[in-house]
Amino acid sequence: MDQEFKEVLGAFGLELHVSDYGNGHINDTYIVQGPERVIIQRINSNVFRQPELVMDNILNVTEYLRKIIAEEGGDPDVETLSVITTTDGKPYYRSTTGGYYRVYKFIRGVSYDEITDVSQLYHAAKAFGKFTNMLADYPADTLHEVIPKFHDTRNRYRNFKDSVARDASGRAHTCPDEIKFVLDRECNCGIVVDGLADGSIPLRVTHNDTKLNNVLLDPDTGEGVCVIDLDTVMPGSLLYDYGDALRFGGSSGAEDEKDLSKIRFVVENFRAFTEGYIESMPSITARELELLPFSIKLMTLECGLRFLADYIDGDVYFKTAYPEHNLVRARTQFKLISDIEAMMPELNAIVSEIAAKHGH
Ligand code: ADP
Ligand code: GN1
Ligand code: MG
Repeated sequence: MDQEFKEVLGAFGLELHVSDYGNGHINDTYIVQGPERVIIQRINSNVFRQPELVMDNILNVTEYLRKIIAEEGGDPDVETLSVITTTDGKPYYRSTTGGYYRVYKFIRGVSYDEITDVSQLYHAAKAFGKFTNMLADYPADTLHEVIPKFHDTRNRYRNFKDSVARDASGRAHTCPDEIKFVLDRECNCGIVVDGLADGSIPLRVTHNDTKLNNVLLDPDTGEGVCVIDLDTVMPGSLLYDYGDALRFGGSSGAEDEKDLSKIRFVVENFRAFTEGYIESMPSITARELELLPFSIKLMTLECGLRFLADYIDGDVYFKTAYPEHNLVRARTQFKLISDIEAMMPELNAIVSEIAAKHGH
């Protein structure tokens, strides 16, 4: 227990039983055992340059969600995040060394880092769909853009090419095939951002980081309990949420599986998630439905190029456990993209079938 932690726990009036928790790539997460279990996180201020704006978004969005959940007869303490303030009433604490810390009520639920049963995808989809639905009337323009152009894939391409040109780590020569894989697919990068700009795709309040481990599922019933990791809640397209969830949930293996023969895009997972999502998102438009399969390819490409750019930059963004970790992650994404490209007609047919069943 270092001095900094003692100081931070003191600021929230907490006891000293703290241990590492969860598998996020961005924040440092700990659980504090005590009369009431809580989650304490050091917000990654390299990623979130203005943590106070992140907390402002989270407080406003969760307050809004709490009202809706209560109106619908649910339990707001379980179905959305509850921010616990410091002893002097602040939503986060800035330590003397400049770290930003926040505390949430612990929510009982399982967050899966790998899919062990296809039903997990159906329930996760329903939870993410419901989340976007509950925020349908939230005034999107009042949210801070905490990471500018987060899912602007065209801008991600610009940054990627800058990273390759800069080659800060001297690693670019170790991954020419992967760089070419990304550059060969640049024509895909404007389709959703341009649709948002010309109004053919609706702007919604979206989660923007819908990895399966960002939803807690009930360990007994398997149903969705709570959507967590609200740092990137911002205006966006539901295609970001749907596509990113299947980027992760559609894979037969871990995001950092080294043996690519174990990585394939699993059509059963795709079907289960798509069922849950369309079912819980009655306001989905014809254009959004049409782009669902494409969005998985787009979000997988975007994430893959971000992993590859971070490898080339020298691992400055995502947490890594060994020097090639980001390259390994990028390769799984590219394997998935090759599968998705080959399966596109089949995936489109499944979406049409499910959409028709739900009256679209
Ligand atoms: P990161 O941005 O680093 O992914 P998350 O907010 O997703 O951080 O937290 C990391 C992990 O900690 C989650 O995947 C989940 O397992 C766990 N977690 C986070 N918040 C809570 C909470 N309020 N209750 C229970 N578990 C939580
Ligand atoms: C990060 O925070 P976490 O681990 O849920 C990242 C996502 C990536 C994901 C890839 C703020 O998500 O954008 O898709 O890793 N979050 C941020 O695993 O950059
Ligand atoms: Mg997370």
